[in-house]
Amino acid sequence: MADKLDFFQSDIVQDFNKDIESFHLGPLWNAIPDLMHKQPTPQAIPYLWKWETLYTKLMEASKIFTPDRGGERRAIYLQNPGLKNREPWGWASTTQTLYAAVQLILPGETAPSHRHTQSALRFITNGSGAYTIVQGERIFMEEGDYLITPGGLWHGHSHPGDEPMIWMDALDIPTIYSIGGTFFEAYPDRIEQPSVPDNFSAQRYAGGMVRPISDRYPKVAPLGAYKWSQTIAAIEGLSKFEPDPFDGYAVEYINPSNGKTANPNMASWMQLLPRGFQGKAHRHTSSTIYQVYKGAGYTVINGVRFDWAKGDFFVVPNWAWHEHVALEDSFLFSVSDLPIMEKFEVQREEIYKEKNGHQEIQDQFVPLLPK
Ligand code: 1HN
Repeated sequence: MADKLDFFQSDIVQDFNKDIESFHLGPLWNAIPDLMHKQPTPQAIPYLWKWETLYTKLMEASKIFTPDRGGERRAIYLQNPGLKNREPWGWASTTQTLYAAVQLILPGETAPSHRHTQSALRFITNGSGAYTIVQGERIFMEEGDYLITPGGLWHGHSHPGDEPMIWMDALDIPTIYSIGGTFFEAYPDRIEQPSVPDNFSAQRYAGGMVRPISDRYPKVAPLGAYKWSQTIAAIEGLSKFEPDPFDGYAVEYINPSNGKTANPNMASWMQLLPRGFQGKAHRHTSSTIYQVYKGAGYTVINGVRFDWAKGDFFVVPNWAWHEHVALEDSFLFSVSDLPIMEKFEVQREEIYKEKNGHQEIQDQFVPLLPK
């Protein structure tokens, strides 16, 4: 071993390494330990953002930034402290693959229509009355609804209602950025005009378990909005039986014309953890962003207890052990990069075998102070 180290540090090797670098060449014998790990070593860290902070900052932002003034959306995104100043970004995303934000729109405001190669989704947490217009369909949003805008579709928002609305946005921005696939285009007018009836797709799919005859063959986004009333009905049916040992009563939003996940690169679930639920621990290659829709509880991530309540966001990075505990009946909305991991064939899961499947709690989460 010592011989090997001595060899790598010898002048002859060091000089050679330097020499080839000036020709824009690199020595693999130096790089391998940094590139190849036995298992994932996530740069993103487990983290939690309290709703109170997000809400307060959005309200402050509404005094400073208006879509009319800035021309864009009023969204504040979650910066994972482990990803700050990550080269070559200069900005931190929420996980290595995904971006998440909270967006506030006030009555009378519009957010201009545009399209991009990144896929987007929305989960509505506060208020009603605003609509998003996706490819000419005005989709009116209500609490608990899940909406999708897969890459390439025109979308903008407008608020003819009378109360502030807040929702979560998630996009696959870091993934598309890192593979060099970013395209963005503004709509020629500020906001697209309707070309089909309002709430068209949700009405066409109101049956929930059957598809219109013309959707026999797959479409990108046959259904633009997944209404809370249907999601909760599905969970109630499921909850009469045994819960999943890790995730309780969880349903995934799917594309009803092809059975795949609703958004091509991001999977989303709504899950009910009944009061007293004590999930078992596992870890997987995919990373997950959670928002607590209702309830309270905690998640143990790599031995640290993260207490959560309504509105809070938390991140379980890739390959982190995690288990959920519900102190009240709780609904968690989540977004994960599972489809990305599956496309690259790197999805793996491991079940925590020690101590009856539960981690020892060694610490409690506290927010990091700015440096
Ligand atoms: C976007 O289109 C939305 O449509 C939200 O509301 C956040 C962040 C980056 C790029 C596009 C939206 C976004 C975004």
